[in-house]
Amino acid sequence: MSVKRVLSKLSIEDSESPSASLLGFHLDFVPRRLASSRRRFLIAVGSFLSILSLLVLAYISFQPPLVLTEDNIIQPDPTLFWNRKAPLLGPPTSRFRDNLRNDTQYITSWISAGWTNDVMTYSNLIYLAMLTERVPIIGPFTPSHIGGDAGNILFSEVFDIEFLSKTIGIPVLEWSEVKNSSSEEVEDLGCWSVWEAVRVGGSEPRLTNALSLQGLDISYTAGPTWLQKIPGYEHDPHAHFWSIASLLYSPERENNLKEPQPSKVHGAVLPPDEHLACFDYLYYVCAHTSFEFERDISPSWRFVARHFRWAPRLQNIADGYLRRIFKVSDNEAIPPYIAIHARRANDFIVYCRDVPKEDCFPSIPTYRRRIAEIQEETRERLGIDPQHVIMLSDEADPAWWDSIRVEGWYTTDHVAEDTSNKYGRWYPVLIDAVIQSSGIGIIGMEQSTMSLLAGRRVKDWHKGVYKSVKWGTPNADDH
Ligand SMILES: Nc1nc2c(ncn2[C@@H]2O[C@H](COP(=O)(O)OP(=O)(O)OP(=O)(O)O)[C@@H](O)[C@H]2O)c(=O)[nH]1
Ligand SMILES: *[C@@H]1O[C@H](CO)[C@@H](O)[C@H](O)[C@H]1NC(C)=O
Ligand SMILES: *[C@@H]1O[C@H](CO)[C@@H](O)[C@H](O)[C@H]1NC(C)=O
Repeated sequence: MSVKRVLSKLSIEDSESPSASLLGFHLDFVPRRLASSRRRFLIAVGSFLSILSLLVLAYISFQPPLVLTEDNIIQPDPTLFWNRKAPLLGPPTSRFRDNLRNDTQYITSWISAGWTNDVMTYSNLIYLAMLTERVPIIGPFTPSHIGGDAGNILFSEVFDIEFLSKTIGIPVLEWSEVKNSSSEEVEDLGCWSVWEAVRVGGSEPRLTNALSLQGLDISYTAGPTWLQKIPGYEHDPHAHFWSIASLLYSPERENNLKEPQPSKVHGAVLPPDEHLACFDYLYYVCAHTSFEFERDISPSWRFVARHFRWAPRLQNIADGYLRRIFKVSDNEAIPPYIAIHARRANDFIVYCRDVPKEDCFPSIPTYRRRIAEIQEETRERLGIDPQHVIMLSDEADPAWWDSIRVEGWYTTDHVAEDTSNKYGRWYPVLIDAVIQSSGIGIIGMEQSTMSLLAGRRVKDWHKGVYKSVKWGTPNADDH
């Protein structure tokens, strides 16, 4: 098993997870009455052991804090878990229906935004699957921001799908495991359109890649307008998980059926499928508050996306980069570090309006202050004093990168490493994302979901610190 990078003694995520008992951990704190003749002896032994354990604890606490090398994630017991592919009849078939069990219900949906948003959308789909007791079938990531020629990448190439399934306690399937990716069969399917329901003033169903990726020709039924969290409010297209779920049950299902729209290829007119439930788009979904991933409560994060651990191969590749960048050998621990994620490309410059770029985006002194804040917190709370700082950014200007290196901060060099040729076009951003989430601190940018997810990972996986920097004016982050 590959070396996963986890903070030794700190990473206790999965021992706290609600499914810990599912994984076979039992704690027995039931008090017992003691016979009085033995009590004194046991109290003496107990006191001795308490003192001993305090000493051991003190010893452990004063160990040089560090990081990595040992994988102390609690591994699920495989004997307590079923085969992830049990909901399939066999290997991928040319028609998806030939591979579904008749005693199991499934659910699917599609992505159509930037990569991080798509990660959140798949997480929402899987959370909805948990709420409705269905098996989620997820597609690959498509290269919307990477460039079309980058091609698609399987979810399981990015995230550890076996770990995910075991940890959340439901099998998660990929479309390529259900239907042969080279099949030319175009199959009809009835789906609900959430997008039509939440867009005020009417809309088409959200454009999906279902036809090109899975050969699915979809006949949509518009969801009811009450799906929208604030019906009629044009600035917020969110819907609640349970409102959407209700369409899969009586009486909401039959009460809201209406004339389905003909599918694009065959002109098929089909009510929403009950065996494979499907929705066009699930990004704007929350339990309580719009854009809920930003909030601690986010159930999609806590129950699902939090368990999107990087695929071991990807983590290993990123660890190799870190070792070369920090100049540590393979058998040395990677030092604890603070990562900075700076979104500086054109899609963020547009938010600056008239403010010049260097005044708009966080300055180096702003980052210095945030680094000091993180160091102070990790010193006090964890006894760790991270000295290494690494910058990850979509900035293209070499002069700006020089100004970063002048600070003594590290950077990734995907040109020198020849990352795209070696691993593919997805890997510069994937490796940077892994590095952002594998330190003890992360400084991100307000408005960036990529920063946000890195922040949640660092907090939950490593008990680390996330600071989100405000920007837009030179003093925006003053506090
Ligand atoms: N290599 C690299 N690319 C980045 C970095 N940050 C942003 N990018 C690029 O910018 C894109 C934006 O991130 P996405 O996750 O695709 O987009 P999004 O879901 O809209 O995320 P945000 O715009 O950050 O909210 C990425 O796909 C990369 O192409 C980074 O730190 N390193
Ligand atoms: C369900 O499938 C099993 C085997 O795959 C078959 O024996 C059974 O008859 C099917 N049941 C129904 C109701 O179609
Ligand atoms: C998928 O289909 C192709 C072409 O029909 C075939 O060659 C291949 O063996 C199939 N793959 C699987 C896993 O069934």
